[in-house]
Amino acid sequence: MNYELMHLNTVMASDERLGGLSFVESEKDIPFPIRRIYCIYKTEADMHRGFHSHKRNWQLLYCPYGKIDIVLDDGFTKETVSLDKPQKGLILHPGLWREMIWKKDDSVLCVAASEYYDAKEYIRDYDEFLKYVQKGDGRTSAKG
Ligand code: T46
Repeated sequence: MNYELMHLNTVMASDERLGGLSFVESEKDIPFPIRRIYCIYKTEADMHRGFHSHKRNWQLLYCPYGKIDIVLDDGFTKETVSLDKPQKGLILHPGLWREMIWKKDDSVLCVAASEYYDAKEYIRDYDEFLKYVQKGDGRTSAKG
């Protein structure tokens, strides 16, 4: 399936300061230029979002606080990736149907995307998605 897990660069405080700091650099750590970032917050366990795919958009997803399951479907198989640590990143290629399931209250989902927002590059109908991938249009194309 067209995704990769990655480890976000992380600096843990080793002195009297508390906290961790994770960072990502566009086109060095992830294989696309970042044109947009967004995050989803004020959440509750058992919340479900997503239910769509992208035609062009590459994305990095990470969860700096809490736990979120990402259910991925390439039109042939399904896999679930748990974002359960702030250092864990998930790179999604275009052409993957996704559902996000919040497993803990207040979990935060952060996303860095290769494209500006364009409602027309979403596929929000599952039957349309299946036709799209089954005729080969969902194959990963050039990045950003
Ligand atoms: C994705 C998952 C992980 C905008 O106007 N600009 C934006 O950049 C985004 C991301 C959304 N919106 C609007 C479009 C909708 O009216 O915000 C509303 C909620 O978006 P949506 O229902 O697509 O949200 P999710 O959580 O289902 O999906 C989002 C991203 O849209 C999507 O690209 O992969 O997070």
